[in-house]
Amino acid sequence: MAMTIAQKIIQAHLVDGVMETGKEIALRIDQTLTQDATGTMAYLEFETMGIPQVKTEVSVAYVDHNTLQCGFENADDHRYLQTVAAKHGVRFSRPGNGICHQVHLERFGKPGKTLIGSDSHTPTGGGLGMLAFGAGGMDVVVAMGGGAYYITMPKLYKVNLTGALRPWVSAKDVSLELLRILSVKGGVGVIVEWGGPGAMTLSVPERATITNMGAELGATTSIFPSDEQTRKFLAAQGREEDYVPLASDPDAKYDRVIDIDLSSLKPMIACPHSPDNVVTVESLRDVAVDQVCIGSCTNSSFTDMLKVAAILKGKTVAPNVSLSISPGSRQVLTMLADCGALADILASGARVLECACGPCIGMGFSPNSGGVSLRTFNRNFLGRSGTKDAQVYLVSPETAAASALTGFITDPTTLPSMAPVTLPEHFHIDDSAVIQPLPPQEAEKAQVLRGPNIKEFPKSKPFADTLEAEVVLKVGDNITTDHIMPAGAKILPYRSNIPKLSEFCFEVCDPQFPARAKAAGEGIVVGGSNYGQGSSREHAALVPMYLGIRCVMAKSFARIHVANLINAGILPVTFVNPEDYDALSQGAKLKLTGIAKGMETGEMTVVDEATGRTFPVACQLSSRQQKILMAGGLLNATREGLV
Ligand code: MIC
Ligand code: SF4
Repeated sequence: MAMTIAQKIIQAHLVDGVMETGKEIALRIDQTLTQDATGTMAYLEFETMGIPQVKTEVSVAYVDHNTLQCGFENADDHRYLQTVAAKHGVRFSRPGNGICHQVHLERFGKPGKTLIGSDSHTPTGGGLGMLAFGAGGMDVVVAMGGGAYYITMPKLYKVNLTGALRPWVSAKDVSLELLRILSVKGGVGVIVEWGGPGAMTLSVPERATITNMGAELGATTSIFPSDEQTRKFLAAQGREEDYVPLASDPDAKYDRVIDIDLSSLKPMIACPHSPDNVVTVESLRDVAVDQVCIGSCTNSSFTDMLKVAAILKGKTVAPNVSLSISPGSRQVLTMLADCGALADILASGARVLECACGPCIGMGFSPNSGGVSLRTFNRNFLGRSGTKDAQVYLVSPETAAASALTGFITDPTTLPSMAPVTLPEHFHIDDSAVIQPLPPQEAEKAQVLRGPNIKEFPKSKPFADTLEAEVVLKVGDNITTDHIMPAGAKILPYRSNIPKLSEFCFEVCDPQFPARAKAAGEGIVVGGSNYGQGSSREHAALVPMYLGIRCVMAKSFARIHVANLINAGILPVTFVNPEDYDALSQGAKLKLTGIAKGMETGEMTVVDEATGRTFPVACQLSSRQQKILMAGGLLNATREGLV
């Protein structure tokens, strides 16, 4: 059979199931990554499994999110992560070494391998020809222990690229163009494969920008071929031996082919508050800007930063603009310093932040009240920047730098021409900020250091056959995990303290939610379509579970979030008839009966206790997922030997 790239990697890693769209498949995982904001909880879960050493080829624990240390909490978590990693065979990337996806691409990613990471932008590795998935912490923990990763076999889309990018138009504009075409829901249940003659013109960092933002489409993952560009990148990283070529067969079949002519693209911009709210930059050119942020796992490569430095060189940032630059890794920052580009950036008046996620997740650098912030990041959800009434736009590094100089949204194609920026022949290689794990004999005796902010993992309950609960919240379409469990500098330090974290659950939508959910005892959340889009944070399931949420009833779900709900023991069901969503109000008392049978047949009946009205809901669950839910979550099911 002629196969696509994804099918080839899936087949080579398939441990259970068949590669038929919509069927559950289980994959062997070669590599894992965690970051600190999701990692602390993940390693606490790993410790409960009693497995001394990870069973993957490579597992890395990064610290890149919670790097502001305004109290003891984050520093304690860093020490916990460092000591738990050393004990269990995990490499530890120190704070300051860079953003997990950037560093993983530079130093660990390998074409043809599978990777899962407790971060939704793990598909960045697809830029190197890896099959890389974002997943909840529990799924990553299972993979570290040698277990398989379960997904529903996605549909396969191909984006056929022709032509080449014109000067000032960049990979970010390609991502934004696809978001304009497909929307934030358009990639749900899909692997996006990039190919065609235009793909060959893109370097690995450019490809990684594109696969990174596949997360915003809701895609299961995105991938590029492994070709001469891949070989060149790996050789420049001193790892040419990791190169293997990978391409789809010429007559491979795709469910949909989308054509994009790179030479016809213009600079694009995503308007508040959704990454698919995309228009051309030229259409917004008179909007005044207060803040510009350049960095994040989407656009912080050495070549991105070189372009920015070239635009800023010899000029000064507009007086009304505050510009931040966060290089993606220590490698990027060192090379910028070595070649003098850092001095050009500093001389322009930019504020250079550390190599971390920073403003992308509201870890500092929040915009002023009602401020307009232009960011080279991947998400502009309401409130995510830390300033609820800020207007956040997503752009390319070229558009960001050009706008920082003028003080207005500026189409970079209006700038004079610039010498093309190409990949260096050799990257600066220094892995000293990645601490190797202890040898197994020493690891046995090693102590794991825990701070007082680490609280017990919340306990979930098995399901009975009936559930009677109140609708404690009704929300609309495209609710993100940033709505459900906001992040930011004030809240992120409590990622290992669920009781404290729960005080902020749904804060953006309804600050009274935590108290109401607790008072109700057991509750149901009603949502619209694409419920739970965005991040992989399992806290968006664990915290509602802690607050008594037993079921989420929505029009449709985002992929990683629905897996996290099941792992946390929360029943996800979908409306069969959209009118039933309209008819429900907050405060309604509902009764679900025949839960066990309903999980098998795929349909359950709900009774609205006040009116007696009944309506059907659907739940498409594999037999493994049914067992997990009936046991009250993945940890219970694993402990009981059910999965
Ligand atoms: C994000 O970009 O939303 C995050 C913060 O990186 C999350 C992970 C988290 O919430 O810790 C993600 O993308 O999964
Ligand atoms: Fe970090 Fe932002 Fe990337 Fe998430 S999207 S990993 S917060 S840089």
